[in-house]
Amino acid sequence: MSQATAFVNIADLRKGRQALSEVVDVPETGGGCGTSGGEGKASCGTSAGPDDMPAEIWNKVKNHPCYSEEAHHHYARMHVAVAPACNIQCNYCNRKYDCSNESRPGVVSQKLTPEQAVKKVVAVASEIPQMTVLGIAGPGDALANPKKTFDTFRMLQEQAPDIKLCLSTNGLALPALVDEICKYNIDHVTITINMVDPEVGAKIYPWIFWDHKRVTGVEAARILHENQMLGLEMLTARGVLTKINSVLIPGINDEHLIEVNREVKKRGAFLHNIMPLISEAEHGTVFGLTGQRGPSAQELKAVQDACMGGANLMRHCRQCRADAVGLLGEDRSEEFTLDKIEEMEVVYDLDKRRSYQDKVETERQAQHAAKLAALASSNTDDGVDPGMKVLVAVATEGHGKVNLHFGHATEFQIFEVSQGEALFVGHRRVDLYCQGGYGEEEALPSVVNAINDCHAVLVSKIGACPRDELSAAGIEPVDEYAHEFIEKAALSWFGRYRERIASGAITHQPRGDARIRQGAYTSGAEHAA
Ligand code: CLF
Ligand code: SF4
Repeated sequence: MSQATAFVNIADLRKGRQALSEVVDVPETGGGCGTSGGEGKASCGTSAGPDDMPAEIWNKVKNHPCYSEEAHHHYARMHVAVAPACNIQCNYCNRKYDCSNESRPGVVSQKLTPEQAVKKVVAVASEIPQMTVLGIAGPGDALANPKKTFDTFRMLQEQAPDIKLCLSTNGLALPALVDEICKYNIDHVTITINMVDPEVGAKIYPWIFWDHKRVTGVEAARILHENQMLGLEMLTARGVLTKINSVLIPGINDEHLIEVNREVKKRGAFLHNIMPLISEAEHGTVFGLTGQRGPSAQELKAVQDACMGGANLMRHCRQCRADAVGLLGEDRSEEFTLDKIEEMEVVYDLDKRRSYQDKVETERQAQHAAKLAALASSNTDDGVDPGMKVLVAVATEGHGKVNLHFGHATEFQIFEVSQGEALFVGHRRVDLYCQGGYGEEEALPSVVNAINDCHAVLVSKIGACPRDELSAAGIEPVDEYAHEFIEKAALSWFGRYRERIASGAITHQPRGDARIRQGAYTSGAEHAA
C-alpha cells in the first residue's frame, strides 16, 4: 500500500513560530537553555554562544558537535558499537541493521567488546585531536546492554578522562539506570521520543519487552511513554543535558511532534532533533514493506519551523552510523577498523590534544566574529521586501568556510538567509558528482532534486557543465566567496541578490520542494568508491 497523500499541512505549519503558540499553550520556562532560545532566535543547537546560557551549560556543550551547531564545524565525535541487543521493536527498524533511532537505516556496524572499543577510542583520539565526544548509539539500544555500555564508559574514563561521554536510548530502561548514568558522569543523553500519545505510539511500536515478557499494542506504547517521560524528568533533575530525537513519519506523528516538542520542553529537554523517516522496501522494515514514505525536505522544515519557540531545535543531525568516526557529515570509520588499529602506534598525549583544541577555538572565534560583522552590515533599506527569505546550499569540508568543490560534495549545508540573519536549517546528502576526475552526468539530477528549494549554491569551484545545468534549473552557482566564512558569504550573496532585484536586473521567483535522499548511505569512503 502506497501512501501518496501528504499528511503534513505545510500551509498551516508554515505559519512558523506562530504555529506552536496557536496549537498549544507553551510554558514560559523550560530546562537547559530552553529559556534562551527565544522568539525568532536561532536555537541552542544552532548557534547559541557563551552569552546565551549559564557557564556550566556552555562548558558542557561548547565542544560537543551535536549539542552545538557551531561546534560541529570544528569538533568530531565517535561511536563504538558495543550494544547489540534491543528491548523494543520500532516499525522503521530491521534488527539486521543498526538502531535507526540514532543511525541511518540499512547500515551495519562492526560490533566491538568494551575492551576493543576503548582501544579504538584511544587510537582515534591520538589521531584526531579534535575528537571530543564518545557516544554509544547501538547497534541496538545502549541501555538494553547496560553492562557493555557502562564497562566501556568506566574503562574509557580511566584512560582518556578529557573525552565527554554520551549515550542514546529508546528510554524504556532509562529510569532504572539514571543513577548509573550519573555515576559515570555521562553528561549527555539522547532519548528517542516519537509520541506522547500511546494511540499514536501503537502505530510505531508493535511490541516492547518489559518485565520478562512481550507486551503489545497501546499498552506497550503506554509503558514506553511513561518510562520516557519519567527518565527525562529524572535526568533533568540531576542536571544531565538531554536531547530528544523524533522520527517524523508522515501521516502518523507529523503534527503530533509539535505536542511532543511542548511536552519535552516542559520536562527540561535541552534540544529536540526532528529527523526524517528514511524508509525503503530493501531495508525490510514494516514501514518499508507497507510503503510508508518519509517526508520531503520542505515537509520536514515546516514541522521544525512550527516548533520554533518551543524546545530548542537541532537541525544539523547526520543520522550517524553506530560506529561513526569524525566530524558530522564525514565518516572516517574505515580508517579505524580493528586490524588497522593493531598496526597503529598509539600515543595518547593530553597536552597535544589540548593545544590543538586551543587552535580550534581561535579559528572558531574568528568565524563567530566574521559572522557578527556580516550580520551587522547586512541591514539596508534597498526597497526590496524586508521580510524576504531564501535558502542557499553551501559546499563545505568544515572550519565554517565555503571550501569545497561542487563535484566533491556528498552533502550540502542549507542556510535560510534574510536581512540580518543566516540561519543553518539543515543539510542534504547527494550523490558525488565528480567520479575519478570526471563529472558524473547521471548524478546531477539527484543533486538538483536535493537542493531544488534553494536559490543559490555556494562552492569553492564548479565546472562549466554543472554550472549550466544548475542555472537552467534556476539555482545560481556561486564561486566568488571561496574560502570565506559561510554566514559572511551567504549574507554577501544575499545583499547582491537584493541589489539585482532592486535594479530590475532579475525578478525574485519562489522555489519548489526538495527531496531527502532515501536509501542507505554507509560512509564517505564507500560512497566515493
Ligand atoms: Fe553520538 Fe548522538 Fe551523542 Fe552525538 S550522534 S550519541 S548525541 S555523540 Fe549527533 Fe549523529 Fe545526529 Fe546522533 S549527528 S545521529 S544527534
Ligand atoms: Fe531498532 Fe533502535 Fe528501535 Fe531498537 S530502539 S527497534 S534498535 S530503532
